[in-house]
Amino acid sequence: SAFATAEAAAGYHTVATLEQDLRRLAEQHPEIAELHQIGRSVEGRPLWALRIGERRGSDRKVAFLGCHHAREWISVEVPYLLAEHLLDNSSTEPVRSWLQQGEVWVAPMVNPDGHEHSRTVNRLWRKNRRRNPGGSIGVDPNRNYGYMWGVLDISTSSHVPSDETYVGPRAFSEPEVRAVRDLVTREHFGGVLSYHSYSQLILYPWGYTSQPIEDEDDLAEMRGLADGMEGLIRGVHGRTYTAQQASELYPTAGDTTDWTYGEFGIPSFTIELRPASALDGGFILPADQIEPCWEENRPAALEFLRHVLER
Ligand code: ING
Ligand code: ZN
Repeated sequence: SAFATAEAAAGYHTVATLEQDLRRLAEQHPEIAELHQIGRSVEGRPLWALRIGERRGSDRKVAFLGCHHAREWISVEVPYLLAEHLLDNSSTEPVRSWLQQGEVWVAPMVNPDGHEHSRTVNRLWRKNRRRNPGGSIGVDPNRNYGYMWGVLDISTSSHVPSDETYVGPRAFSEPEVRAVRDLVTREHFGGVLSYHSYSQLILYPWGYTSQPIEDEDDLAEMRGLADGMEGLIRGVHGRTYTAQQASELYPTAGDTTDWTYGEFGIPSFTIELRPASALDGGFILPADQIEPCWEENRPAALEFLRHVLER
């Protein structure tokens, strides 16, 4: 079976164990952590976000998102481990100051219905579990955001419901995507980082056009941050995560970070985690790589967090 792999070894969260672990983190750190249900999935599962910080009314806030795409299991673990790291180190500098002056929101599993389907039925499932008119299943949550939504109709951003990258019937048609929209709109984040896999890339807007961002300061800021994160990641285990404009990978419309940058003008990144290529397993990443993947991404995540919270 698809589970007779190193991946099946204990290590990856399920929908159920993620909920347990997020509850435990919140219970163990009641002064600085609070678990929020930010919405419900198509199939009715709760969507969770952990708020970390002292909440002194600061408007310095940053968000880390995981698992828009069901089969990208490692994208749950990196933001989850970031939350655990911040809480474990909440009385040690510099984390202590960050959590005093700012807030970190972590939503490790935006697409729990898809994740459950990937874990129990079809390991390579990507989309959510929406029943489409015509009988196919699933909208691509990373094509359903409302900035330039639907302007492309190509294989990587499709209007055909049965396609892997189906954009949905309209912007924000999906409850998982509305939950993120409402959270980002309400909390006024200063930056958003969304994890995916695989390819080892650091992507910044735009995805919908090959034109660079118009604002030269924003472009310099995001390129500078992306290059900085690239160096930090390489410094840990020597892995190359290439920084580039998202559209250079392939054009897409309606992705998370086009919306967060296009709507709010905030630094916005998609990080494609391990492995580097399909030859190294693609979406199937053995559980023994969770730890090194987290280790190499930790300083980059903290640099992004520092940049947003200290700006
Ligand atoms: N890759 C991303 C996708 O949604 C991406 C790549 C992200 C392209 C953001 C453009 C903008 O297709 C995966 N693996 O999902
Ligand atoms: Zn993805």
